[in-house]
Amino acid sequence: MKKSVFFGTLAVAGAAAGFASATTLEDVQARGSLNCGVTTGLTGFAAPDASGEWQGFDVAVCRAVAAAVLGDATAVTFVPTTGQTRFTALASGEVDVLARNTTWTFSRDTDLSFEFVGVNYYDGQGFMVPRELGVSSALELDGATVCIQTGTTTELNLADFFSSNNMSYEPVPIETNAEAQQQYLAGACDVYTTDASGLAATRATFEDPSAHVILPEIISKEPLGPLVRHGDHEWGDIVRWTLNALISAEELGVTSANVGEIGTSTQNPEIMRLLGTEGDLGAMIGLDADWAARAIAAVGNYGEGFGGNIGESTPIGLARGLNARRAEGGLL
Ligand SMILES: N[C@@H](CCC(=O)N[C@@H](CS)C(=O)NCC(=O)O)C(=O)O
Repeated sequence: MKKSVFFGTLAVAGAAAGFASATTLEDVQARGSLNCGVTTGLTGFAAPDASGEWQGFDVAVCRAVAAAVLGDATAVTFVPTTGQTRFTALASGEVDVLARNTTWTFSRDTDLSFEFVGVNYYDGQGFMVPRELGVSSALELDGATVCIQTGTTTELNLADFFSSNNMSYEPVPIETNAEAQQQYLAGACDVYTTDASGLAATRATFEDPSAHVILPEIISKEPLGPLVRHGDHEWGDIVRWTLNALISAEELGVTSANVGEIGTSTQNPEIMRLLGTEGDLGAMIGLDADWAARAIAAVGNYGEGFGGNIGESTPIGLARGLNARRAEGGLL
């Protein structure tokens, strides 16, 4: 009910202003920059660095799309959103795309009217506790106080997990990850629960990460990916295939280092089509022939982005796991 009033209001406002409804692609091109919804800050995924530049695995999706569409990976306005505000930001048009560790769920896809264009990280929900509590399994958490971010899938998963194991808990609802981190470290809750990748990213910023344990139980499936507004098909195609181009580039051995020359030196027709030296795939999505080459040059292929931002050689230390290439037993 609330939702239809909200969308009704937007429609009336649009009609009153006499908008000729331009497509999102046209809007982005006319504006000369991409408005990309990200988190308020999660190291490795999306956070400003010391010089204020947004960096991270989700940020790379924004930059790749800007490179493909605008020829400039820096032409992005990053809009920080919380678990609560992210969907309004997308629905209202404040952002063109949301690239914010957002789980593809039934109700977000259908009831909230969004279109998830793919998955850039297959995740699941976990628990982190201070090592000194001596807890080794989530099944030992009966009666715990749990820090949990509002507006996220993690609230319902948590309730389901505790009730199905006949355990009780006391939620400590929190708006942002920074606040959750602060509350957890201050002892306002015994446990912090969120996506396992988010736990690893948060723990990596602690003074002593080894004093905190991520428990072995993963209680949900959280396929995280970028989303656009439902019905925004042309734009959705661009975001989807930019992400897929990064994934294909890894499979084909195309990297940020070789993308400048491999399109002409290779005999592999798939690489030639991807990089636009054969055929014209770009025209099918309203872009030029070099769209994918620019995206790969800007952020590297999927594996480079994973390794550089969140992989095992970073403080976050995530293994590829489910996010390995299909040929290596993963889902990509
Ligand atoms: N994947 C879940 C949870 C996403 C989420 O909001 N995670 C938190 C904890 S890792 C986060 O990114 N916070 C960053 C922020 O507060 O801006 C969802 O889509 O609801």
